[in-house]
Amino acid sequence: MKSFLRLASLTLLACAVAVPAFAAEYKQEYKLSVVPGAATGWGKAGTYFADLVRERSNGRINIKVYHNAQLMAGKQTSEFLMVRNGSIDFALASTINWSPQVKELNLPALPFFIANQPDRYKAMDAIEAGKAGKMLVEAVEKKGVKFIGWNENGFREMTTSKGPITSPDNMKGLKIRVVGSPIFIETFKALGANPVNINWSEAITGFQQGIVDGQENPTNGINLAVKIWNYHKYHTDWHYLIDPLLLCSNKKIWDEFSAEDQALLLACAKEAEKYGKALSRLGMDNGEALAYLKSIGKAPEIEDPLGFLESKGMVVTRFTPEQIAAFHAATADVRAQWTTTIGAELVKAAEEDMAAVR
Ligand code: X2X
Repeated sequence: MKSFLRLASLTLLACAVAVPAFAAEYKQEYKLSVVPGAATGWGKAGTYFADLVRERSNGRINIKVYHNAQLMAGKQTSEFLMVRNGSIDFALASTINWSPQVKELNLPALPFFIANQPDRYKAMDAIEAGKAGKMLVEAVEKKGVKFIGWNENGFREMTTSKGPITSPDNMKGLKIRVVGSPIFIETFKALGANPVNINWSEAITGFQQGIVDGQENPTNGINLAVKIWNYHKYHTDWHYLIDPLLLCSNKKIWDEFSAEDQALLLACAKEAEKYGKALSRLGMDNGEALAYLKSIGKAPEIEDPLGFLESKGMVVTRFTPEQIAAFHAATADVRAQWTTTIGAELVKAAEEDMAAVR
């Protein structure tokens, strides 16, 4: 009996020594949620992050990307709640899809708010790096989700089967698919259009069947990836709002990583941000995006996105600052109402951040 007890306690001791404390705490697989498909810019940025993390952690942190809103069965506006409650570990998420739960995230969806700036990319970066960005991150973290880094789906442009759209009057009566966030419904109503909420998982079938006259999504990241010219002839390059992405994780999952691994995840997020922003801005900025992609060995197939859409038969209307100003004026009431919901202090901070880089 005595020797049996000795053996048992020795066995226990051996187990305790063989399994280091941290190994037991890490999952075999972490789930990262992405709403659109793997071939979209957003989808590629998610994969890029997961691959970097796996490589730099020598396989200790294994993140698997679930594209196409699989983890939410297509219901994209449920993603935030699922990250918060731990059924999703990580998400590369749209501020739009999380805005029903975190109202401050409607800021970049204020119509023509950032588009009206002389350099819209500089303005967006200034918000993220500035006081407003800090307030946005605090709003997310206050609700119990850890912010890891920024990324970008891109400025959203209109594509329609009817057109061209050159002034606010042309929007009247157009049936437009929008995402399930109230500010989108109100913006399109203010322009006299007829917005309908359809989840992205069902949107392409809807375009195919012609149940709507148009939709809005970023050119590089989404419209090119889904070959939008198969459904719509007109492209309106109006940049009316931007969809920044948030790379986040469940708070408890984050706290379980060692300090070194948290630093590793933050560093990989920074690289994924550079990559994702370059994919989003390619051919629309001062050339920085293309140069960056080439420098990391990811030269794109299409360097001139609007020219490519034209080569596919689309009629592209490139908005002048005057046309943007006309739409800015036509949506003034939406901005005023939503400033109250978002918080006047946050909107003011964003205005100041943007003014600082003008
Ligand atoms: O639903 C959309 O339009 C998409 C894919 O851009 C978002 O998830 C916000």
